[in-house]
Amino acid sequence: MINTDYIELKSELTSQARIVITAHKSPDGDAVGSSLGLYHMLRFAGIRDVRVVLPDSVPQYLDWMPGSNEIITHENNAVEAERFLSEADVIFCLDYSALSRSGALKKTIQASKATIVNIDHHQEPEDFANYAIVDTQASSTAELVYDFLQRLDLGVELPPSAGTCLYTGIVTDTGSFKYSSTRPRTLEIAARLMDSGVKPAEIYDKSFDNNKLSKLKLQGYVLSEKLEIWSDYNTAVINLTKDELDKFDYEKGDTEGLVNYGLSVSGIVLSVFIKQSDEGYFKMSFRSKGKVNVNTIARSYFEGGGHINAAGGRSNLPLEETLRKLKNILPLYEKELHGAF
Ligand SMILES: [Mn+2]
Repeated sequence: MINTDYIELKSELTSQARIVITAHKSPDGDAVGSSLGLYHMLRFAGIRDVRVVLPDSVPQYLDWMPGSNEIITHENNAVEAERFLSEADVIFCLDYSALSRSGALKKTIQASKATIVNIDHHQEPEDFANYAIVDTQASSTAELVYDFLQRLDLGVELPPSAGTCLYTGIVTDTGSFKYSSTRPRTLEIAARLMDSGVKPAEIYDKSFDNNKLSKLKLQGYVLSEKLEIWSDYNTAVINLTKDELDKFDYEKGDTEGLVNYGLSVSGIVLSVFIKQSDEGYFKMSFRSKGKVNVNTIARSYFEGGGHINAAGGRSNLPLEETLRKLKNILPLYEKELHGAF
């Protein structure tokens, strides 16, 4: 049963409440930013027992964020992660629309008696929460967390630590305010966050101009050797095997954003990035422009989903078969691929 009564929810957020904030596996800037933003604000408002518990580690390009060293991950500390979740009074589920996206946390969240609050902007949300603050038009979960905190009115101003984290969530999920999900409210919130002391240039520098050399060299390799254009379908495809990743000392986060290069080629409206996982299957990222709906493609054919213009999925087939499957699907979307706008 979904409840949107903020007063009732506020009454559960007492200074004694045990609160756990979770986000999706392979956390991105919005997952970490919205979690830590909420974390700093609740702490600042006098709630002592607040933890951020994630399924796996924060990628290196985000580990500068205030509070990131206080995050508990199931990957590194399963016992603590599960204990905090099972003892919690309130569990926030941020930036995911299905419990399966919480990875190793799923079972404990399901078994918990806590009040579940889902704040999210992904398409086709599942009904698993007591409170669902869901807006699929929002640029980011961080944007929704900002508005949620305004409405909740905890009696204190947002501290700069919280503002910095929320701004990072917005700036990373909007591609620095360039994706079509950027709406007037997004920019209004960014402006309010600047008023509260957030420094955008510093955030940009720490998040984006902070690359390892091996990551840049991997990008160079992808651009010169691996970016394929399927011009019949205005589609760009990049694939990377585990062997290739190993050659460039791959660490989590190193391929972040590669999919966007495909979309930056003139005339391309669909970009697909296929990367072999440690376990051997292929992870897929989809980005598109205009009417090309990658949420549908990922959901119908690749066990995933997401947003209209950004989605993720997977394939258990070998690489060649995965590519063939993709190539066979594209004719079904011919109209959109040739008339995205
Ligand atoms: Mn997000």
